[in-house]
Amino acid sequence: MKHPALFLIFPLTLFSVLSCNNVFLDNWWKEDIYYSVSSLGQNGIILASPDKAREGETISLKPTPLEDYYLDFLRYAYDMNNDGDFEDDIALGHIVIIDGTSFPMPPYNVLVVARFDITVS
Ligand SMILES: [Ca+2]
Repeated sequence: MKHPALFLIFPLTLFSVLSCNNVFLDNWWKEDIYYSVSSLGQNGIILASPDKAREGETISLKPTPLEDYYLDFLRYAYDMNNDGDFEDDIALGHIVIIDGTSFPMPPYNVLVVARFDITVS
């Protein structure tokens, strides 16, 4: 073995190229995969924009409570097995609590749920 160091350097270089945080490669992988955003409001309306997005894109939410109601919580369920149904995912705890009124799109279709509670006066 004339240059044993080469056998070490080559795999290390390949590894660093593959693992570097390359925005172009990230976007290339995600470019054509769009996931859908559905929404459900309880005692109010929740609007999600956009309603289709790639992984990592920001989804903005606009909650509007009915009169005498306030926003209790925002969360989404994600369809991990991609069967078009969220009940199984909710039962399995595939739920994320949304902090604020936006969230980064996960690599699954999501159902945003806004729950509004009545204001006690
Ligand atoms: Ca499911």
